Amino acid sequence: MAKNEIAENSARGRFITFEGGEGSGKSTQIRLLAERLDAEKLRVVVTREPGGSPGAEIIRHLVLSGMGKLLGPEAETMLFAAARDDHVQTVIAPALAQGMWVLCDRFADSTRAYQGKVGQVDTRLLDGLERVTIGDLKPDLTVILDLPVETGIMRAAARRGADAPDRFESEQVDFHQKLCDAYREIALNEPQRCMLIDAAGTPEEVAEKVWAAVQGRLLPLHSNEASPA
Ligand code: Z5A
Repeated sequence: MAKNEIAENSARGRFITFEGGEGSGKSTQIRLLAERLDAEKLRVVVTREPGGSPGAEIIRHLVLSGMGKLLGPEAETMLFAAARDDHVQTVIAPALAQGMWVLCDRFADSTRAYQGKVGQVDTRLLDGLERVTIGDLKPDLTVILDLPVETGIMRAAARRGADAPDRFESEQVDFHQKLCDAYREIALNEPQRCMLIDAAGTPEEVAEKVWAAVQGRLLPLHSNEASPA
């Protein structure tokens, strides 16, 4: 089934993406949400970008090593897009077509924020790449975890320990602040799809807010579809 047909198929699963700056707690919240959806007897696929499919994981290695940066901002953007194309075609679209709930750690908003808003890559290139890689397959809900930049950097550094920072972790505070602002702007511009959530509390407190967003926006719709008219 083509990507756009899956987007229009009402029996498809639900697609939730998590976005936010470094160390904002996306992986932690995805794990907690997956447990709750599992308890609701929903079939869940947890995945991530860049990566999530064998081909895209090879590209992940390339970009996080800093190789992509050496090629320049446009080429690096195209690497993220190539990874997304493979991921959508081989993992996300098939899972949605089978009625699964797909929870994805980062997606197209990361390109909009990192390469677009912060990296100044031309919006026309981003639009074109989105058309090819995702078509109409937009997330049903995007959770944007909002956290003071210093807190995120501290959390990520604590988790990393003695390991070297990757290509994005080594950017300066100013870079991360621009990113945070970019995500707030995305949330403001697309309130129907995006939910900005204060991520400063404990993992459990943040998980309650995420769950409330999922219940409020997606679960009623899902149970209506599941029960006969
Ligand atoms: N990128 C891009 O430029 N363009 C694109 O199109 C895409 C991506 C798709 C991928 O990095 C990089 O690629 C990313 C953007 C760029 N760069 N950065 N930075 P990644 O996948 O390696 O990492 P990440 O996506 O940035 O996530 P992360 O740093 O791994 O963090 P996280 O998933 O948001 O957080 P976490 O792992 O759940 O939590 C971090 C630590 O904090 C950990 O020790 C937790 O136990 C702790 N934690 C979590 N929640 C809490 C709370 N509530 N309180 C206290 N401590 C907490």
